[in-house]
Amino acid sequence: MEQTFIMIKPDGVQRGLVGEIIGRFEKKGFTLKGLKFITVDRHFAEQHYADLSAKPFFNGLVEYIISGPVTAMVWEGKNVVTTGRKIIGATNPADSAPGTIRGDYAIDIGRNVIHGSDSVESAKKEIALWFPEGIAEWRSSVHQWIY
Ligand code: 3AN
Repeated sequence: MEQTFIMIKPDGVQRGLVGEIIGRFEKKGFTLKGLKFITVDRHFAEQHYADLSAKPFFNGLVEYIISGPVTAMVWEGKNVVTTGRKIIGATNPADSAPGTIRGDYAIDIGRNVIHGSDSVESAKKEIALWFPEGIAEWRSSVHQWIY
């Protein structure tokens, strides 16, 4: 089953949006498979955003991500990468539709509340980076009961 990496950034945590965001993914029907609340260091943030290292906003982005605790999660379900990106909304909150998380809760691109993997391949890389210890298995009897 497809998995994605979702991170509520420091501004989302500080504004008390953790419960709201988890609720949106849960109510859609996706399964929460991993969750941790951590503050990452500069080296770790640079690894997470390695693909953006040439961008002019890279240093500011790293400063922002290490400025406080984030909520790192693994969510699972059919097409969760693409659908998760739809739930999150466009990168720039000026373009994200109302009803999406960024459309409803963000204004600035530099404070856009949440990150979601942009492909199945990046999801695998990001989950391995953020959850090197692995994630808990659900008991099969629980899954059978839900579906
Ligand atoms: P997304 O998070 O929607 O996948 P990316 O991967 O293009 O978007 O950008 C990663 C993060 O970099 C964004 N979430 C945003 O916080 C930041 N970012 C992107 N573009 C800009 C920009 N022009 N100025 C400041 N920060 C930016």
